[in-house]
Amino acid sequence: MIALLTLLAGGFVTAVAPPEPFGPVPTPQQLAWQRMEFGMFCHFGINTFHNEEWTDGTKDPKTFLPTAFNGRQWVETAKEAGMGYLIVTAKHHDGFSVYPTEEGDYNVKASPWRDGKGDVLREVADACHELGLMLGVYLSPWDRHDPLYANPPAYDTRFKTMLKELLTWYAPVGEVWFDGAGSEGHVYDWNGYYALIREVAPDALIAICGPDIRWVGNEDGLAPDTLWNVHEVTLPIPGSGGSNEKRWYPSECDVPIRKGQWFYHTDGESNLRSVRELLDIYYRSVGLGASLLLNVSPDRRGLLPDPDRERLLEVARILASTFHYNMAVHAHVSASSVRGNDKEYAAGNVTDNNPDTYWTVNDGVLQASLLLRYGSDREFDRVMLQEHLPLGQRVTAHEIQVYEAGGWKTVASGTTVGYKRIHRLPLTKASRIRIQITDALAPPAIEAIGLYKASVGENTE
Ligand code: FUL
Repeated sequence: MIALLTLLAGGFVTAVAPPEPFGPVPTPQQLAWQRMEFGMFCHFGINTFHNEEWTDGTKDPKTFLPTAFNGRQWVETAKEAGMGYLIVTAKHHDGFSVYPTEEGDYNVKASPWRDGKGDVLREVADACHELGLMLGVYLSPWDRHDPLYANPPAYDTRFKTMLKELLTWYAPVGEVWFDGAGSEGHVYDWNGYYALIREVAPDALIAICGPDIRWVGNEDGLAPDTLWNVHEVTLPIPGSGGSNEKRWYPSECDVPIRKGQWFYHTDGESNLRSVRELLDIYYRSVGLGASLLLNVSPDRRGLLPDPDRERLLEVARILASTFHYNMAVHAHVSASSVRGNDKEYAAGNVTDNNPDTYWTVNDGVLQASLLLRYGSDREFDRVMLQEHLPLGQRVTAHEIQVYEAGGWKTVASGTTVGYKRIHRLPLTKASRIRIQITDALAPPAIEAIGLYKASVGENTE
């Protein structure tokens, strides 16, 4: 057990030890990934030219023919939208690779596009690296074209070679996205894939059919209201001592901006989600502590379609305008108690805009509260909380209260907090706001709180 008392020894005050981490904690790569919150998925391949979601591996490679491809436009748009990463389909289930792999012959080299010298990944990767976005690659295990697919060991060898190509030619790659679709009954050398990724790109996170990032479980962009980062992972994990291990496993919500369409369809514009739907998705993914991976499919030009691009940027502008001013930083903040009365863990840490500092309490204290006070009423309708994840996820129940004549009134409540929790409330006026942690698995450690007033744009259709 750690000592909690501030010791007065020889006139010096020794600092109170920080709380022990509770349970599994994120790796630095997972934490950095969670802090990006928002990424772009780009499905682009032979399907784009056939108005189909899944072609069967027989489409002529000559039909892959973008007329104005510009990978930088994808990345610039993602950046402008405030996204931190971009994941591109290097090969989808049809087996066609949009980069010049040396494996097989079903790829961009067999297309007349740029005389067979085109490389989608090159341009997207270069732009990501130049503009500071993390690059992710999607490589479909299921392959409907490759004759080797019927021979799992031979296919595994090829698949690993392709992974190595992607992770070396386009380095650094931060996320490898393994889709499980279509693979029922097929045996893959998952351990071999993971070991190769760890060796070639130790910082890359392996998502979905992988041990580092978890699929949220639907393609609607919606996280469950109670969202834990610690899960039992049943996939084989090299070096982890086998399956069924509890580990840090944050959730990613992948969802297409056009309902039901991951690839571009010439007649798909009516499926474009409204501003209101996209904002709701944001609050129900990022606002519940997950990451949002929004798919915007490039069209047959090889550009993001104008209406999709504009819709995304409109949503991004609204969110930026809602969250640009955190009125909590101007409150007087105090807490029901502070760990060891040490200013290291003081309440003010939740509004200092520094993710390395947090407010926490003594060991054994599982209920605690923060009080925000102003000299006069403030108007707000969004309340944001974040736990300090390097210490593990702790909070299981919380309430937001405001002081009204007669006492405290609960205006929002919830279960987990985790990376982030944003409550949407009716417009509320108060000069005293209390954040009550009503239950936790270990003493709560809160890194940030925010109070905001939603942009008028949030009422757009
Ligand atoms: C699914 C795939 O079958 C879709 O085509 C898409 O790639 C989506 C992200 O995952 O499982």
